[in-house]
Amino acid sequence: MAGFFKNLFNRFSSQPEIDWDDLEASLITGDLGPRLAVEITDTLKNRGGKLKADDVVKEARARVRANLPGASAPLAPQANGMPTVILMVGVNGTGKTTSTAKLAQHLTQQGHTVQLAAADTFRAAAVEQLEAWSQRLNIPLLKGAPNADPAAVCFDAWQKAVREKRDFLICDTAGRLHTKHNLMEELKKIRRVVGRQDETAPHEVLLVVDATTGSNALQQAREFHKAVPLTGLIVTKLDGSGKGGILVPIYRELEVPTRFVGLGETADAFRPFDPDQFVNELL
Ligand SMILES: Nc1nc2c(ncn2[C@@H]2O[C@H](COP(=O)(O)OP(=O)(O)OP(=O)(O)O)[C@@H](O)[C@H]2O)c(=O)[nH]1
Ligand SMILES: [Mg+2]
Repeated sequence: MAGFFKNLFNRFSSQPEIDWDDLEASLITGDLGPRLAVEITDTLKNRGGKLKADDVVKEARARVRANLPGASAPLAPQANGMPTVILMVGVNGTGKTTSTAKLAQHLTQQGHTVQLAAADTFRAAAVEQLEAWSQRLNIPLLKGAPNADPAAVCFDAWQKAVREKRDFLICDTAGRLHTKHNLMEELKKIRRVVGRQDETAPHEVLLVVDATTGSNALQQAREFHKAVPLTGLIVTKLDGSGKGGILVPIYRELEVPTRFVGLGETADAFRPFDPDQFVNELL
């Protein structure tokens, strides 16, 4: 039994009667969002009879499962030979650069070719970090001069990807707080510039969220979605945390589905999102 449901079971198996306020609070603590917490609690309350911890967990698990996006379709190259462009966005330290590398490896393993763009030009260390991944995974990287315009770096990388007939271009962007207007404007510019030669680009804008930050991730998703419409989430740091409930209210409110999950620091610790695995093993 995964962390969140296990905690729920342990908490309520020691109560002779279900304490409804406690149940609602526990569900909210799990980042499932107040609406779902109330729905689960009300359903159980209305059922009547003597309920056991097992009933609570079963209902919670079923409700969470019913509120998850389906399994994600694999990312596909474009039929016209132009690269499928993926922008990786998010607040600082969520795992964008690591997830960029993981995704690049994942696509390579599926038989696709990938070009990376180091569009976090603020910090030399950020470029070096992606460069180290690029060398380790043997996937080409384009980087700009220090403090170069990140949109220009993405554009140059796009041209290189076209010349070299790469299936995918993944642009790793700098971490930015969703409350910083100028940084969000910069992200819009990146989006506009990659759309200049191929109006269908970017094909994916993936918000990388750290599962352990809880409900703040919903606010991040709202603000990023306003600036650059998101096509999906990558939820990182799900390894052993029993966290990740936040992807439920993000999907309910914004209809942004989780596409991939990060389960550790290595390149292999990454999987396409699978809702059954999520409720049975990860949450
Ligand atoms: N346990 C665990 N750690 C992760 C995961 N993904 C990333 N990390 C770690 O989180 C830390 C930050 O990862 P980065 O990829 O540098 O994050 P970032 O979003 O690029 O950070 P900035 O560029 O500074 O905004 C690193 O120590 C990673 O190894 C994950 O799925 N699980
Ligand atoms: Mg980074």
